[in-house]
Amino acid sequence: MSEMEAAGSRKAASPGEGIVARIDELGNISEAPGQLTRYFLSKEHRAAAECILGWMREAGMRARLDAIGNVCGRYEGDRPGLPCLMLGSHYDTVRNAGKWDGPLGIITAIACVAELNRRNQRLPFAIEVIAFADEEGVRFASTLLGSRAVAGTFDESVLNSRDRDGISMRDALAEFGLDPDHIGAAARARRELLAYVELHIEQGPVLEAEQLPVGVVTAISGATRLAVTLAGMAGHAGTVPMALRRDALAGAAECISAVEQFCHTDTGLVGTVGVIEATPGATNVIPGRAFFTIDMRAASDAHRRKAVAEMVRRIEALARRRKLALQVDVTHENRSVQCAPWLKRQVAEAIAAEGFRAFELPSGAGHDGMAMVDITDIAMLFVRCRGGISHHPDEHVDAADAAAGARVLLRLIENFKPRDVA
Ligand code: HGY
Ligand code: MN
Ligand code: MN
Repeated sequence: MSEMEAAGSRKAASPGEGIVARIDELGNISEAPGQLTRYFLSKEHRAAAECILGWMREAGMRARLDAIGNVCGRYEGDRPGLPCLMLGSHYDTVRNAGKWDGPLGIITAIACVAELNRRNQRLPFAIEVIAFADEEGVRFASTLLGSRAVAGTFDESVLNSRDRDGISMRDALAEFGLDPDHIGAAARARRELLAYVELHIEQGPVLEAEQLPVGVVTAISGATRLAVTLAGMAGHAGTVPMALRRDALAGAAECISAVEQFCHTDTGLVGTVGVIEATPGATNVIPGRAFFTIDMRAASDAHRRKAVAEMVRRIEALARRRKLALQVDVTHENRSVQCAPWLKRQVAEAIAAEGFRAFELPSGAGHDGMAMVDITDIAMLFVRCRGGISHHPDEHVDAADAAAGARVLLRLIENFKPRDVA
């Protein structure tokens, strides 16, 4: 599609390559040498925000940082002040991340606006592109901070949470140049938004198996995240007989196996222990305390809640048997969210108009739409992921698929009808 050739990057030969060039540029902004790690409110996170601000302005948008660090760009409609179709994704990453998870949705949306701006085309609604500051929730163990602030559901108590270095979110916001007492200013009114549509890498193998570059998302699976602490008794590794120990880490190991076994026997349920820490952490000291996280997901909320309750019961029994004190905190709980049928239809029509089969699939991964649904209807467009690999440096999207995603998104924008006229 020659019209979009200028959209991604001026230097690139095709829209797909333009998007890839920017993915690479953002992917190089990392706080860890040799890998991509960009946590909420780090120096590199700020540098990425500046980069996105520049791209938005270059694409003809007014752009600013909001009160939580979201990068917000606005392209007016055929008259100023109209409600907007909001597009976007997140610019924080997990540790040692892939470069497509989040940035693809931001960069593609900016490319679409750049194309409209190049043609001097205005629509009967505004377009806003938002780069959410925190979706992954890695630094402060609390997810969707950017989109929750926009949806007006930000929980102020998380401002006191601390990262691994003991820095509070409040202090990190101030260091970034934001006022932690004014997060409320990021909230948007329902009447300002017509819908939220997010383009995202699939992060799974389904589209590849279907030999399709894009797909329509039906729903986003809910998730529960738990923080588990076991406390026993630290002691000398040489003197305390095995039968007299209260080893917190050995207890945690048994819990982790229990999580894996339990999820194996329950189809449709997935469970992951992604973090474990033991203290005091010395070769010749029995661990007195162990901390680990559990992430559990299922397509249905009832299924997930029942499974989490059963898992907690099993951990409690295990801790009792080993005489370990137990604390379980729910750090994140998100219900599953349906994409709006009227929007899904428009995504499907845009896909079909580009000559692809409009294939529907659910999202097992979480997305900002889970928070945005509290103020507007949401939809998602997935782009094929090579090998289904994600949250891993090998995460990859072919340039041709990135271009197909951009064409579909542009068509969706151009043909978009708000709900009352859809
Ligand atoms: O964990 C998730 O599902 C998302 O990638 N944040
Ligand atoms: Mn992710
Ligand atoms: Mn993501």
